[in-house]
Amino acid sequence: MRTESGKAVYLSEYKVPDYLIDQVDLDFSLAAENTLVQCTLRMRPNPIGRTGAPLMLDGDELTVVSVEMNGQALDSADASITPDGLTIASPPQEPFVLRTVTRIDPAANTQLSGLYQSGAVYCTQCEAEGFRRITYFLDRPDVLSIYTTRMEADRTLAPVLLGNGNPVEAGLLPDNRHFATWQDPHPKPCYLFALVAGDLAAMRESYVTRSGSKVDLNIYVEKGKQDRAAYAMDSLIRSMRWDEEVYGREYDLDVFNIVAVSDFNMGAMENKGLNIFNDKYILASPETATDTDYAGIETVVAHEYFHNWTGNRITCRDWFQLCLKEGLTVFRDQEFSSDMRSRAVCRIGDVRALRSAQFSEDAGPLAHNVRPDQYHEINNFYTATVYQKGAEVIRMLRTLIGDDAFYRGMNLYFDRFDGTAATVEDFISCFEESSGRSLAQFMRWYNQSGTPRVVASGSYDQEAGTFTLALEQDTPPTPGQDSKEPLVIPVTLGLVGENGADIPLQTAVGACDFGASDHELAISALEFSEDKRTIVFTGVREPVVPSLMRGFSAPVHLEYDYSEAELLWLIASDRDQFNRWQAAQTYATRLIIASVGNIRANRAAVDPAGFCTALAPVLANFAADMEFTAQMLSLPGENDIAREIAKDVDPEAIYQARTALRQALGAAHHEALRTIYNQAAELGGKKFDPAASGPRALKAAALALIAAADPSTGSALAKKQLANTSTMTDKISALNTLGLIGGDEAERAFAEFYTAHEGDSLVIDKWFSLQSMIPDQSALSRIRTLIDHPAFSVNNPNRLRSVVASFAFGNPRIFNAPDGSGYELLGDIVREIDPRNPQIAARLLTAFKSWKGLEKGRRGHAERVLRDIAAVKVLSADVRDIVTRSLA
Ligand code: B3K
Ligand code: ZN
Repeated sequence: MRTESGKAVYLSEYKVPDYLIDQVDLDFSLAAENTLVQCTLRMRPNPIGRTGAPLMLDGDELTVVSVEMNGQALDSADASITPDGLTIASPPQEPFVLRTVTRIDPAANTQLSGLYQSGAVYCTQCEAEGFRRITYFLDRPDVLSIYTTRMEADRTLAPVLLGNGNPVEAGLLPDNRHFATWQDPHPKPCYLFALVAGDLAAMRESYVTRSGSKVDLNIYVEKGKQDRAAYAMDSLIRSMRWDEEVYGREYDLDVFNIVAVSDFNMGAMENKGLNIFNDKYILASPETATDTDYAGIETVVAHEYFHNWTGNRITCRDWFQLCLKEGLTVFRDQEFSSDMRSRAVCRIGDVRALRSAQFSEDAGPLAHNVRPDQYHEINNFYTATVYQKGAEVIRMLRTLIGDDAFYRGMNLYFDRFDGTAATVEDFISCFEESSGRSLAQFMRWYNQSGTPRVVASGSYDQEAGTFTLALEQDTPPTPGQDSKEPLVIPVTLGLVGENGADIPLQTAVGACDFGASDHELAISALEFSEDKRTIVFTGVREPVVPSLMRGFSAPVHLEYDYSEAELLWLIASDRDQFNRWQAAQTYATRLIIASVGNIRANRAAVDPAGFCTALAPVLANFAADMEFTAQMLSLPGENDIAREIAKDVDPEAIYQARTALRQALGAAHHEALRTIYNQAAELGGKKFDPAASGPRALKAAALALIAAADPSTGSALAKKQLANTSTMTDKISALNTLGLIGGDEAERAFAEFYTAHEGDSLVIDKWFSLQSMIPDQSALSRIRTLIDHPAFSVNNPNRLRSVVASFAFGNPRIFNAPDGSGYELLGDIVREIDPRNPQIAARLLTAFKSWKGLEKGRRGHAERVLRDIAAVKVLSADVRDIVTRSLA
């Protein structure tokens, strides 16, 4: 394990590499505990590097066998060789060949970084700094090389041998071994290197690119599960077509391979021509995967495929530029999914995710820029800020300069930087050129952290026929950034008139359109780039309700003092579906927060009747868009409420207040919900069909509300649903409902579900996860029992996520138990896992990211647990970094 070095890396200290590696020839002799790696590097001094500088290759836990420079063995007089690095004080100042032979132990690699085994399958994960765990190298993204990979392995254990690029040679060897050689013609950094060897089965297809090249597509999975790769294959083909149509980008190799493995630290990895996936994002059948799983597969397959251009063909100069590939690729995958599905529902889902993961990160001790300027452990910066806020920054860019300049800028970027390692400045310069405007202030979105707060107010002057909109922005201080500059905030907006339609927007200067948030329309937005701005709309002949930040036009926290009647109006009539949903969320949030205050002060509950009435037309019109209606019926989560309250947060009071509102909503609309449940159930069918996912989502939302208000009816419906369905979506919504009601019925249902799906890990993960999120008093002992369950393993990231992450991120009432027992449980687990898998341990520890906003008692417990972790002498660099920043 790499323990803390205490040394920070700074963006401002970037230096070009002193040496370059033109060609890499790798030869792997694979064996579980003893893999031999022969690596030949054709190197030369970098003409723009420091002449005569020492050559310092990175390593991590490597066992060296031999090192040769230009055919001559090097010994300790010429080179310093440790498990963690190889330094040659005076390398040749002309091209040279460095050959190293190292030994590694894939079977013992529990970090799942470098070359490891998932079951019996050899696979790799090199981003960010895993390649140095395979061989000595200049492990940095700006060293681009051409790779040839030869590998040999036992024919029985590993009949399939895969590398980056195209296959060039294969053959038999003595002792039941065989080999394959792969060549990748595209220069790439070592983090995109990959190798897979194992006994796998494939689903195969082929694809013809727009210009007529044929590509073999293969998705390799555990034997017997090929059929479950069909949706991933379909998603891949649609992604390839979409990138040609929307961005003009074609695939560039003869084969595209995807391999699904069951032990993987994150979702997937975009290695050139050989994507490696967590099998959760490949395997699906209606009987084993929910509609949400299907959507996740589509997104992740597209995301990794899109990296081929945004990440691989053009990579990052250094890890500070991570958002250059990640934010942009998330933006691309979000747009792809929106084109494939309901745009409004996708947007709501993306914004929910952004607020829950990124706004909370930005509001706490782990806040950082979209482009950070320093790090101790880069793996801790694969965050919601880099990914999701990074995507919002691209979306704002498109809104501000318009579609035309945006796509011309993208083409410039592809033309100019193909085959290079670029920076955010390189990227933005293309849009300055395509739009003809300065984006200097826009760059602040990359270099300033924190969620801006936009306070808006409006006033209508009937006599003058004007509506005056006043905007103010400020960004609260974040660690290391006390004062903030104003940002360029695109505000799309409309003024909703008395008949529910937008009135035409005009100002004294002339007509304007700030309202188009639909992708198909020309996008234009009011640009708000100062601390304050007032805009007077003229020709306003009737009272209007402003609909602001349509489609969530900027990642800001918007405040506007809407009356209840105004919120009702937006819920019923706004033409922007996102803002209809937002108005309902705003209304619910307000009610829940008021109730939290009352609960804490022992006052009477807040009357929810107005809110319940507001949703009546939505329910009446449910058939128009069932998936959207399901979103309208889903209240903001407990963590969302906590984030709004921000200080002195009492998670128990939030749980009580939110539960009461769910009950009230379910009771107020009992009849309508029953009707909706029955009708959606008809349409949702018993078979899988993507078009039926809307009715299924609505059915689940209706069931949850019915059960909240009337557990016995809810329980009866859920039991019937469980007995009659064959889709996993319906099973999970029924099981979830029963789990929340609790009691013997729930116990029985969980037991039966387990028996029905025993051995199917991805399905059992759902069983783990649902139980870990039940917020009842026996939750902690249940979670401890789950951890002891034979199907659980601390070595498998999916199991850890399904139990521990579900509990820490998805069960706020219990994680924040007032006696600190939830924090202690997480602390124990983090300490236990850290020596085996630091990346996962650090990721779980970020569940403490909002601890500073808690009420005093819980805050004390959280701090104590964090301090206990900090006191552990030997921690990984990953956990040390998170715990130190959390406590700072
Ligand atoms: N680029 C990878 C993430 C690598 C994470 C390293 N700790 C997956 C992705 O974003 O597509
Ligand atoms: Zn990515």
